[in-house]
Amino acid sequence: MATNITKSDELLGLDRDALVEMLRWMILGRRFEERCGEMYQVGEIGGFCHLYIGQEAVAVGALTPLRKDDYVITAYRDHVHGLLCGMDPGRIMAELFGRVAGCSKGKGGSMHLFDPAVGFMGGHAIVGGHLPLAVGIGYAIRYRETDQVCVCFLGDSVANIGAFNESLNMAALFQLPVVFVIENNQYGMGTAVHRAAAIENLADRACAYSGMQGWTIDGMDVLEVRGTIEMAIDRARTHKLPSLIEAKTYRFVGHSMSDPNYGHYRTKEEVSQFKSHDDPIKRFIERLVKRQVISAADLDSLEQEVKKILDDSVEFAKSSPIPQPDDLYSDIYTGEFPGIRRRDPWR
Ligand SMILES: Cc1ncc(C[n+]2csc(CCOP(=O)(O)OP(=O)(O)O)c2C)c(N)n1
Ligand SMILES: [Mg+2]
Repeated sequence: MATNITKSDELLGLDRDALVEMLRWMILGRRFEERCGEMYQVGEIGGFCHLYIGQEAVAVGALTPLRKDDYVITAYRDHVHGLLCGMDPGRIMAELFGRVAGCSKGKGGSMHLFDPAVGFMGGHAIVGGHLPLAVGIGYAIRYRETDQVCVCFLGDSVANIGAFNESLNMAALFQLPVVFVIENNQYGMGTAVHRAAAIENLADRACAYSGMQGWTIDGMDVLEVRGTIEMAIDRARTHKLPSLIEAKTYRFVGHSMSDPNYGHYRTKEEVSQFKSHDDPIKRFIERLVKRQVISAADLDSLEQEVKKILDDSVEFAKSSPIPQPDDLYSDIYTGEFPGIRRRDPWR
């Protein structure tokens, strides 16, 4: 085992525990998603479900340096981000199964994970709809005068919509501690980025906002992601300045469970090329093995540990009941609000 890892080793000066912890998260993320895919196939999970396989380096690199009291918000490809924030894997799985013990009582499903207790502010299904919320979180942090930060993940397609400009503009104008992380997985559903964006590197758009810095990085390299986000977090925490990071990555699976993975918009060869040459977990393992940070036995025990977590989560999800019909009427905005008279359009 290597014990003396310095910055010049290109391992960011992280010690063995920190590096193994990152690998553990990547493996947990990958296996969690694979298990979701299996559970979908056997009918335990239904409805919308978007897997994160291939993109693990982004969430792991971006979220491992955060403090427990920081905030995270993302779109619908959200399972791994929720896990990294500290959500209980069993409660996530139960949510995907549509069970009462799920984090949203089984009524939100895959796209609507939420756990304010660990600073995970969702899970949002409307493309780009969560960016203004990230700005609101950043504003709340400034209003309360704390030194927390908010990390907001978004897909590549979001960089082309109005809410992107409105949100980044306000974040820069009000000097909000928000780090925007574009997960550029090359496609928005079946639309390649170059067919939708009139710019090559999406992070170049940062220059449109005073005080905002942009970085375009290799999102398959977990340490590059971590090193970059650490600079952005420092800017946010210390100087209250927002940043825009574009992590170039790739999804190894279809857009959602209803997408057969490749087809009209990408070829089988393209997918296998990325899988064999650019798998972020393989790349990280190779690096750690080469530096003698981990051994084959360490890997084996990580896999065993992760398998046990997943078996327990599936067990937990299965043991929870499904919501009852009456539950439809709770946790929704309806009826009278105190002090507000609603007009009934039907009268
Ligand atoms: C406002 C809105 N329009 C359309 C959709 C349908 N939709 C779901 S995902 C998606 C593509 C998003 O792509 P991207 O932002 O790159 O994220 P990725 O799925 O690649 O992670 C679209 C158009 C939606 N959910 N919300
Ligand atoms: Mg995309």
